[in-house]
Amino acid sequence: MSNFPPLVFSGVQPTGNLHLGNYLGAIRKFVALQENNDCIYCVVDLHSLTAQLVHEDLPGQIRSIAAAFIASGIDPKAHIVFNQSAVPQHAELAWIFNCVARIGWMNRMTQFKDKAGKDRENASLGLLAYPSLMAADILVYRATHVPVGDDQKQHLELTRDIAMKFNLDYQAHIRNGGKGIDITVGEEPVHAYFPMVEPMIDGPAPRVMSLRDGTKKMSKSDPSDLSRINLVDDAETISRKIRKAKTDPDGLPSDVEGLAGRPEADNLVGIYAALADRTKADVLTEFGGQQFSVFKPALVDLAVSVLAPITGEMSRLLADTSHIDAILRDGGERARARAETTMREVRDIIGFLQ
Ligand code: AQP
Repeated sequence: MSNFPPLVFSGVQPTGNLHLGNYLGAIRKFVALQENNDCIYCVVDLHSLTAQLVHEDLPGQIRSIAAAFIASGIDPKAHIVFNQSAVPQHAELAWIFNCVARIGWMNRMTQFKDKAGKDRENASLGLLAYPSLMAADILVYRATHVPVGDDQKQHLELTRDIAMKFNLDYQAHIRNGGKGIDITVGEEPVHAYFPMVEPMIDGPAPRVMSLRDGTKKMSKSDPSDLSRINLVDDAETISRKIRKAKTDPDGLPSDVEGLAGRPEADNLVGIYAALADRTKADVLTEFGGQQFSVFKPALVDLAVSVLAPITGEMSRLLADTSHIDAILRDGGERARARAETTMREVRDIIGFLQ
């Protein structure tokens, strides 16, 4: 149980075109959560160096993610939208967490194993330490709720482990400084400085899969552009990609159980449900028994009707970069002030002179 004031934090890497998975797994949730919560949304540019050290146009990619946030409906005045490198306190806390976390914890991360591949010795230290920086991104604001896609679940469990170890390692200092909040973890009362974050992963499409292979995650780094729908794709491209999406020869089942063992059909029904804000069961009540030749055109129409206004607004925002830059500057200032409040207390807890 947490007595920390609720605060939502999440981030997206500027590592290429955003796709439908990023939108349904993350950004759409960001928009819904802002109605009733204090929210901080970040373009995590420091993280992007773990995927690509030298970008051809990093400023353009950062602006494009920020534009996607705003075009999707995030209000940057009521909440905070900024880029991570504008707030050096993220990197400062990440260093402290590098000393709290254990190498074995990092070695177990499936994302590290997938991205490092067979040549682990040659992976960057940054890729290994990625989850430590992610924990710092969240905890430098003492955020309590993190909307993400299913692929980030393990990183959020690690964030809780790091927070708990910090809380226990510095328990006496936190108590003496009077900076903590009483929480219970299991049966255990702990005077915690950092909250135990709650992942927010639910929804009909927590893991959108590739259009070419229903067993692989839709991903920016997939070499096949046909595997994903990008937020910048026009109606014609969306239509072509959905028409070419892999399916099996059977029609759609009339209930969710009938999707078992049919990953491509399951994925397309999940995408339809998420875009229409309906359940998969509801979608199958309408389309059960129909062939993909009927379902796919309906999915094209729905996808275009949801994405076209976002794509249009993104182009409008990116035509004059001064507006996006002003939003990021203002968000950066407000985020820095909050992060510095935390870091002053953290430096005190640890015993650094300041
Ligand atoms: N396929 C997906 N389905 C649902 N959610 C997804 N997310 C990513 N892919 C899917 C969620 O999008 C948010 C931002 O992700 P990110 O860009 O920070 O990093 P990522 O998870 O590494 O995204 P990609 O597209 O898969 O990039 P690459 O190819 O570089 O690895 C996160 O909340 C993520 O869960």
